[in-house]
Amino acid sequence: MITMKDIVREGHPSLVNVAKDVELPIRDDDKQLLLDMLEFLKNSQDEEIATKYDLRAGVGLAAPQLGIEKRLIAVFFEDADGKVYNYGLVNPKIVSHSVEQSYMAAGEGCLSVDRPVEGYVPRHARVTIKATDLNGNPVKLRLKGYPAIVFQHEIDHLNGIMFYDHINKEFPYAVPDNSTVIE
Ligand code: SB7
Ligand code: NI
Repeated sequence: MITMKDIVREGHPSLVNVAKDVELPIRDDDKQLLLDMLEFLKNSQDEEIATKYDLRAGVGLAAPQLGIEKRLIAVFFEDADGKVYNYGLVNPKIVSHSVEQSYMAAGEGCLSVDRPVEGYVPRHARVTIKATDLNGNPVKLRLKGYPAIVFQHEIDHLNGIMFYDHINKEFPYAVPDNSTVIE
């Protein structure tokens, strides 16, 4: 099973490099990696398992956070309406996005960052994402609100971008232009 020991931290090159496209059809080892990443997310949100293995709760994970420079992401969380997002995705791509931005009032964190980072992280308010799922099926997701933020955070990892790269250096709490806040 994946634990915190497997997650690379700031300073590791895979967090700043652009990850490589994954071959399709999906190979068994890439599919198994996505399954392991999803299991980690579920374990990290299970109080008993998380305590036992000292896991930090996460709603998403990207392969570069394991030192693996492949375009693979996993997400597992519930949105405000109780809708569950449970996806292992290959080569996810933002194919369109709103001009309007959004940001989380509480800012963002990252399993690869062992320190609090202050400031608002401007994101696209709405995104359309195309990818291939675990079973090799094409998926097209239209996302807004918190789900849109999570997927953008994960896809950024594939491009060597960290959440704090988006924070206004001089004024970390400057309200992004044309934005709505997510509480
Ligand atoms: C806050 C946290 C996350 C996404 C969006 C807002 C995910 C944190 C876990 N990860 O480091 C995943 O890359
Ligand atoms: Ni992260």
